[in-house]
Amino acid sequence: MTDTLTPVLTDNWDQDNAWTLAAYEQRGGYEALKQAVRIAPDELITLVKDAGLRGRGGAGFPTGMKWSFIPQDNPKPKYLVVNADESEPGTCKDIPLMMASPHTLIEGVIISSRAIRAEKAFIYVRGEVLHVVRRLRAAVREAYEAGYLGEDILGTGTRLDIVVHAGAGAYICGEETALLDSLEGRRGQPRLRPPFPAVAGLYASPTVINNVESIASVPAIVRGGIEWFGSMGTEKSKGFTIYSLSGHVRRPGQYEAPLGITLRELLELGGGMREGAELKFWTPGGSSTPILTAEHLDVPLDYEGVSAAGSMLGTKALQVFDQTTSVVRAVLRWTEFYKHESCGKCTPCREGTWWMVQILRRLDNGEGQPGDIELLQDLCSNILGRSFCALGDGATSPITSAIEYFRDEFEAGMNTPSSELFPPSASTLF
Ligand code: L3W
Ligand code: SF4
Repeated sequence: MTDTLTPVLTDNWDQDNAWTLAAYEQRGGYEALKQAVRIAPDELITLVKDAGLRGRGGAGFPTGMKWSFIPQDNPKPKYLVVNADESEPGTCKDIPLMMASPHTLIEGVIISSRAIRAEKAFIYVRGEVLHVVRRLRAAVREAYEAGYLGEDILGTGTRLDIVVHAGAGAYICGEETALLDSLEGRRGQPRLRPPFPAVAGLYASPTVINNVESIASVPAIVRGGIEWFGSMGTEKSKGFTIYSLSGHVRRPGQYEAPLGITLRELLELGGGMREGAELKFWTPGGSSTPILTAEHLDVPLDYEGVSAAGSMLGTKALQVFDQTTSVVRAVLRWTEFYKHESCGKCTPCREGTWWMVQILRRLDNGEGQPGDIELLQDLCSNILGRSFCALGDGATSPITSAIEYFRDEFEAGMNTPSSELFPPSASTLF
């Protein structure tokens, strides 16, 4: 099955000192930039649009289309902001990418900034990962010294400065407008959209915000071209991507493969379920996406396929759980996370996540009360679509889907603790 792998972004991860400029250049690094400086900005936008690259941070929004929303007749400066606030539970692709090959991202930032005519770019990194901040800053310094950044990029007269900014460690700052508030020095809370950042973003100027993996894919598209990119993936979800595979599998990790492969294929790449384990449930895109079950093993992991199965591809964080896992306990853990990370701006999410934790704790302890399941569903339906941002909506996904597939386990929580039904052991994940 290894021929399913399409190493592009991960191709150099095993190379000695892959994070250095010398190692990156040795494998053709910055050749795409040398090509891109000869391509007009509008043509770069068309290239990425025609390639069909879709945002890899969760929403799958077409990247080139987002770039084309930047109003070029607006006299304000344009900004590129990279969302490197990777925090979605189970998602572990951007941080390894930045650690292994920071120059792939930096080259992508330089080309993408040229496309939207930005002269300043920011990489907003999750606050807890200072080792990533240090690595990126060192790589940015190398890029300046080599003439890839600064006032006269490769002698073309165009300029770009990159600022690597460390957040303070809040999940909500991965929401693009909260990220902008945080970058501007305020408490990170989402802003009302519209206006979308493309029109009024950082410092109220036109701003493109893209995920790390999306921007890092751009040099490969410039080098390989539209046909090559489209030769992988599906008609509407083109190209390769990095899947984060974790949980009860033999070899968890990052697997770079085409969009549209199935969990069954991914599990083969990961050595299958661990010994004695049977697939019970899984998340396609972190905990903000509805869970799926063994009956969904052959669902294509692309935006359309996963949606048709009733979930979302999201960040492509496949967390796989076996029969030893209590669904109620797993959902409780995730809901505790959302309660903790709720920014408090809107009532449905701030209050609702608190109440959902109380009810789930009762059920987990075997002390559920009659009507608790219906109360949970009612709370979810009052949060979904009524919250200010996607965090509230996401918090409801694991609960409603878990009740749909495993209602009996929630019913058992009326009198039996999860720990009795699913005794914790060394291999239990929750
Ligand atoms: C201009 C319009 N721009 C949309 C832009 C918008 C944004 C992008 C996608 O949520 C998902 C969420 C999480 N004019 C526009 C426009 N845009 N219409 O397109 O926007 P949207 O609203 O579809 O999604 P979003 O708000 O970006 C992202 C899910 O990802 N998720 C969580 C990920 C968490 C992380 C993390 O850990 N940092 O990545 C997981 O599934 O639930 O559904 O740029 O401006 N008319
Ligand atoms: Fe804040 Fe939650 Fe409301 Fe989003 S949904 S604005 S995280 S309180």
